[in-house]
Amino acid sequence: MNKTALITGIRGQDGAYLGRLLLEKGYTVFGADRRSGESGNWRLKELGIENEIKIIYMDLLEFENIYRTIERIKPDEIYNLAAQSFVHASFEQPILTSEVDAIGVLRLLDIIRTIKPETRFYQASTSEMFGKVQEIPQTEKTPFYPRSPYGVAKLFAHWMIVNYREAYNMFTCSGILFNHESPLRGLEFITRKLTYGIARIKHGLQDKIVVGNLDAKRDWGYADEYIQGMWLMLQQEQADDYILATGETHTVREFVEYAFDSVGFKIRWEGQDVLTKGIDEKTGKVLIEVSPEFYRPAEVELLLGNPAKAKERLGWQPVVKFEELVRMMTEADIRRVIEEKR
Ligand code: NAP
Ligand code: G4F
Repeated sequence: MNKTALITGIRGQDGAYLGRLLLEKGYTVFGADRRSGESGNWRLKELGIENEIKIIYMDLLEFENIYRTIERIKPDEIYNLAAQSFVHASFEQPILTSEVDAIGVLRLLDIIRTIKPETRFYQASTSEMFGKVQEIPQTEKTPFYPRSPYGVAKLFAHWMIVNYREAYNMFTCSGILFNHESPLRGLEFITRKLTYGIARIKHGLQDKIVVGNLDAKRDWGYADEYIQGMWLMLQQEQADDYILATGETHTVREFVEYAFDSVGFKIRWEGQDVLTKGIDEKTGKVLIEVSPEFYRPAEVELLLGNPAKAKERLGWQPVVKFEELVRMMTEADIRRVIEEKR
């Protein structure tokens, strides 16, 4: 039977890829959009699915709005991807972040409990919940220690997922996803900031990129693979929580080096901390600078996930490696910059 899914955050990176996957699987896909304007449609357009998704206006801040929407479409599956997802911004907007990322999830859960408790629910949890990591690598059993208002808000939502599963026997899953990137990643995140900036430098449109902490380590995977894991979680007999990660970690500095290398620049480093400079070996020009503006009040220094449970129970395994991911993103941005110059 044709299933109906509701994806919140449809205009985001993961929403767009998941929308495409569910359409391919024959779902009727409703995409919840908080009405932030036409320009936010670029991802759905790039994937050629902007006319296939049934867009509805829904903001996680507004209870009645969510209630009416769920009552009307009564989805079989809900994928809650909507969030204020930028960690840095959560230090400036901790209350908004908590309203959306914590209480917003509770609004959804409680409405489903009332209207259609058999709905299968995926919550976009995050490796940020591990924060100051208590164990390396991190597994589903590693204690949490969030280091940002974003991480704290997501942890509240994570425990609500567990609680609604245990208290009401609802099919609620928490996908604890480590960083996943793609050519559809937002420009505020370090990977796209770098690949887009590098493409502009390559084409003479920009001189340098100014960044923050180069020594933070992340377990970076490819978003289009991670959304398959989300879908698999909701197809199991039992609801459960799973880590999706690659099991490999790299510094931001390594990302810089690989990304520049993929378009023909060799980076030589000089200086330390905020005085660090990434210099083009050939011309001596400074291509990377560091500014305290991009540092966080509390940093997550290292993330490294162990995806063994997802592999064993879901048959999920990431294929795209770090180098391929970096190259894919840089090449996509080079193509975009060439288009922009036309
Ligand atoms: P994203 O690109 O930032 O997308 C988030 C979406 O949420 C955007 O479309 C945004 O709408 C929407 N949104 C924000 N506030 C909202 C509100 N009040 N009501 C309704 N919608 C709202 O994020 P992503 O990278 O696709 O990530 C998807 C989810 O996974 C997020 O919950 C994120 O926190 C979580 N996550 C991401 C990663 C990762 O590495 N990508 C890892 C772990 C967890 P606009 O388009 O209007 O701004
Ligand atoms: O790309 P980021 O902003 O991603 P972050 O903070 O790891 O969060 C992302 O992944 C989480 C999963 O672990 C998601 F839950 C969350 O929604 C989001 O998708 O920063 C990555 C690292 C940080 O250590 C940051 O301090 O890069 C460092 N960094 C250094 N310079 C920078 C910059 N980050 C950004 N955004 N911009 C910089 O200039």
